Amino acid sequence: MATAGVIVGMLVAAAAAAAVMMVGIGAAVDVDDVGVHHHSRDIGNSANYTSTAAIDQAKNGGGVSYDGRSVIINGHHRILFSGSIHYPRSTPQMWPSLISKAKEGGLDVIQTYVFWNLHEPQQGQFDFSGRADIVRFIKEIHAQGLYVTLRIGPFIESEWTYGGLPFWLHDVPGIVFRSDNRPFKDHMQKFAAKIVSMMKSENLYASQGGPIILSQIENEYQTIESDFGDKGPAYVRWAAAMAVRLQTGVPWLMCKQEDAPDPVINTCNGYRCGQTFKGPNSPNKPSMWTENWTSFLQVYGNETKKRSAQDIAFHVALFIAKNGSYVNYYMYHGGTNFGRTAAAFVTTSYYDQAPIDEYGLIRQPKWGHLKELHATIKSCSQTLLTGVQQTFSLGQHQKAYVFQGKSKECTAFLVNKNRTHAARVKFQNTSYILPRWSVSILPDCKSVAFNTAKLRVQRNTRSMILSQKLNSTDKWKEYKETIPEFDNTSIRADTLLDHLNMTKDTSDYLWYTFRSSLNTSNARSMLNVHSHGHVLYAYVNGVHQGSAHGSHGNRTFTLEKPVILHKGSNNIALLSATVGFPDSGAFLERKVAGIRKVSIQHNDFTNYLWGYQVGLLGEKLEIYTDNGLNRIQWKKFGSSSRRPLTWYKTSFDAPEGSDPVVLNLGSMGKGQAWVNGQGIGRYWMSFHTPKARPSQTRYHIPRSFLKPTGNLLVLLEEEMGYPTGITVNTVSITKVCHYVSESHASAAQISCPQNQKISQILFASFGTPLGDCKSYTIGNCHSPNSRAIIEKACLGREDCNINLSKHIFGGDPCPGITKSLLVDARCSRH
Ligand SMILES: *[C@@H]1O[C@H](CO)[C@@H](O)[C@H](O)[C@H]1NC(C)=O
Ligand SMILES: *[C@@H]1O[C@H](CO)[C@@H](O)[C@H](O)[C@H]1NC(C)=O
Ligand SMILES: *[C@@H]1O[C@H](CO)[C@@H](O)[C@H](O)[C@H]1NC(C)=O
Ligand SMILES: *[C@@H]1O[C@H](CO)[C@@H](O)[C@H](O)[C@H]1NC(C)=O
Ligand SMILES: *[C@@H]1O[C@H](CO)[C@@H](O)[C@H](O)[C@H]1NC(C)=O
Ligand SMILES: *[C@@H]1O[C@H](CO)[C@@H](O)[C@H](O)[C@H]1NC(C)=O
Ligand SMILES: *[C@@H]1O[C@H](CO)[C@@H](O)[C@H](O)[C@H]1NC(C)=O
Ligand SMILES: *[C@@H]1O[C@H](CO)[C@@H](O)[C@H](O)[C@H]1NC(C)=O
Ligand SMILES: *[C@@H]1O[C@H](CO)[C@@H](O)[C@H](O)[C@H]1NC(C)=O
Ligand SMILES: *[C@@H]1O[C@H](CO)[C@@H](O)[C@H](O)[C@H]1NC(C)=O
Ligand SMILES: *[C@@H]1O[C@H](CO)[C@@H](O)[C@H](O)[C@H]1NC(C)=O
Ligand SMILES: CC(=O)N[C@H]1CO[C@H](CO)[C@@H](O)[C@@H]1O
Repeated sequence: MATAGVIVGMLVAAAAAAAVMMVGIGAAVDVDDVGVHHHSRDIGNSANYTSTAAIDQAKNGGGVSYDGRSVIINGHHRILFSGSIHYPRSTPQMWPSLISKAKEGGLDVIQTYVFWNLHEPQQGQFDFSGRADIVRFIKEIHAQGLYVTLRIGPFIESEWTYGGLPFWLHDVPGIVFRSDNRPFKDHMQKFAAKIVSMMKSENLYASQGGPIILSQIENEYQTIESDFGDKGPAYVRWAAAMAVRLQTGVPWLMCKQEDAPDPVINTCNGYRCGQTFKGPNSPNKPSMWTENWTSFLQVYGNETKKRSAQDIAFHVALFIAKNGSYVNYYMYHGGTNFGRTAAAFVTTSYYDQAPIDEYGLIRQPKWGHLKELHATIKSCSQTLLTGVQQTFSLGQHQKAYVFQGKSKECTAFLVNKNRTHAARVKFQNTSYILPRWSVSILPDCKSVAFNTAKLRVQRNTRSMILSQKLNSTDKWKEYKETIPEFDNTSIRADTLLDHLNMTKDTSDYLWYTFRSSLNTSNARSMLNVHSHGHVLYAYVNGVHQGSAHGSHGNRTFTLEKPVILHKGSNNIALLSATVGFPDSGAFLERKVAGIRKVSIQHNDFTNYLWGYQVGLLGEKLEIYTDNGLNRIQWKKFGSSSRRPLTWYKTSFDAPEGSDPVVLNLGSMGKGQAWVNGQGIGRYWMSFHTPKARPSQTRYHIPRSFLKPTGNLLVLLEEEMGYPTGITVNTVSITKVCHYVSESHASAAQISCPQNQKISQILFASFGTPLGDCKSYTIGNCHSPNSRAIIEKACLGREDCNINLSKHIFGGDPCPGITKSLLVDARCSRH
């Protein structure tokens, strides 16, 4: 165990911090205590750092620049906490509350992508309304006093269909996406310029007094750069120069791009930037983490992956200890992939495990633990930003990162990287115990204000409350989708065509049909269909024969099924379905899906006369909308035998109150659902995880989609699900539990969500309770009046504080032993 030496308190304007890089602004910003060397570099031949407009803006005080230490806003170095919230993954009605919860959680910045294919679904036809109203979203953030990082991309990946690129790009002659390719570059520049000029015309850049402090061009390009040979690096240089030429007056970022050309800042994405990031590619650029995943993307067939609050906090603290100055949580609120916007095999629910859950509820302890981390770091940010850093070994896997300012102010991060054991270390003559795999933050180099492994905040329990069962068969109607016949198809080709290029992402479905004549009667033949994804349903003469599907990891699959053909002409209809378009990899424009090879009893039909139908009839007629509803004849539910590919409709009343609403679709198979004409997403219950359960059973219906009564619910069921098993539920926090030890905190705080009160104390023990908030019991040491004391202090209140003091509990139940308090309480409305 090493003892940290005494730090010499002298200010060395570190070489790294010495140069201030100005972006788009021609005036140097004065930075306290740091030697400012005005310093500009060429990027290609195209950089223009001396726009007179930008100089005027800088004079007005709205400048954003950066140096080796951090982003500089209005002349001040800043440590910034940022969180991703994507505007189309929630509703404008939800935005104000999401943003205020982010602000309360200690964020300074909201980061969002710009979703090109949402805004320009057809070339030249733009949509910036409703969930696509990006200006309204940014203005709401501004109104609440937060900044914005705008990730224009325009390739964004983001588990969004086609990575955000509009499919019409695919049909531009000679195009190669994301390469040094004239057609792609022209379209990319046109869109980026349109967004930038839209932001400028609304005065949304910080240089204009607006909230946007940073912009991003491209996205994690380095992962595919080498696939493009020389055209990769050329494209990176072009993209950076093109972006800088757009003159936003704020810096540009490229994430996961070690060769990002000056002045564009390269940033880190990933789980563990505190450990893995090699750092900025120039001493003049700050160390920034643009995607610190708060959980993981969820695909059908996989279990939910979780990431603990402690693990996120560890990596964020370590990143800041290593001079990091910008951290973004991906996602801070994930939300919902409404309609058909999810990428291939991605679930409708997006990053529900984030600090704010899919429905907009605060997820504890994640949200609160990170809030405490932010507050601790903010309390010493001046020392971190202006101090000189030194590091000391405190042991084999223990290290101190110490920042010392001019007037002896001092902040330390004590890191223990031993995953299994706590460590006792000596730092500046004082002994500290560092829990395993944790960082202790000492804002004054003396007392521990925060340790990443010690949760001091309560845990919330989220419950689904049944509001209505849609179990009455009388209230359901059904419509069986027509199985097309070859003779009725209008699109013909003498080969198998690519699914993606046929539907162009206007529908999940493509019918492949052909006619096979048989001279003998009723022969049993083997149908063999090889597909490049994602799902297949086979019909012979209108009768369903079987189905098969791929997965996120392997989209290709083969369906093999014995079928009976009758004498004469047989109609073979194969329904191919995609579950979102691919969103990643080089040469996205070359990706394919759909049927590749078909044979019946070894007769190859691959190059044969095929008839195609794009989409389903019900989709074409929009029978899920009030207007389209009556374009077909709905039948009584169960009036004929059940079969796959059936539409169902019913209506329901909105649950009372304002809690978020979900449908439990656990009784269904696979398909899509609409409420009042709005697509609430794809569902896929029949694709089980390794633990034999669906990946997602609950589907969010934003309150703004609902009216008080008579809401139209339409489902397209591809399999044999039972709509009468569907239930309407509300989601709320019904229980809160706090478990704190004297050694971590001096008080416990129990807090119900807004408008809810503590209605029952389910358990309380001051002493040495055993277990945790999920399962607990009284230990050897217990104050018998624990429950009575807590009930008196908390019942009927929205929140309450209980000091961990023997006086409160009328004496010490076990002197000399460290005690804890565990309180589990129910929250209710009224
Ligand atoms: C830079 O911008 C200024 C003002 O917009 C313009 O007058 C000048 O021509 C530009 N210089 C270059 C090299 O593009
Ligand atoms: C899904 O699960 C498989 C098998 O466990 C795993 O290999 C794959 O990485 C997972 N995919 C995602 C996107 O989580
Ligand atoms: C942090 O920055 C200082 C000053 O530039 C530098 O000496 C030190 O090596 C950096 N620390 C790490 C961990 O990169
Ligand atoms: C963690 O600490 C324990 C106890 O000091 C030690 O035995 C163990 O080797 C350490 N782990 C590692 C990975 O060094
Ligand atoms: C630590 O202890 C040593 C010797 O006991 C002493 O010389 C030194 O000044 C102390 N340092 C601090 C920071 O208290
Ligand atoms: C529907 O559910 C309710 C509540 O569980 C039950 O009382 C009723 O009998 C059910 N109706 C049908 C038709 O199953
Ligand atoms: C196909 O077309 C024929 C003749 O127009 C019609 O009688 C038949 O109902 C159609 N079949 C389907 C499945 O649409
Ligand atoms: C895609 O479809 C278009 C017609 O929409 C066609 O012109 C083009 O050749 C197709 N491209 C490929 C690669 O199949
Ligand atoms: C069925 O008979 C017709 C006429 O005899 C012939 O052209 C055709 O190839 C035969 N089809 C098969 C599948 O044997
Ligand atoms: C994907 O699945 C197909 C068939 O289901 C199999 O033939 C192929 O080897 C698999 N590919 C990979 C990469 O696992
Ligand atoms: C808890 O302690 C704080 C400060 O020590 C004190 O202000 C507060 O009144 C105490 N609360 C209770 C319920 O005793
Ligand atoms: C879980 C996961 O996908 N982690 C990725 C994080 O980023 C690193 C570096 O880019 C990848 O190698 C990991 O696979």
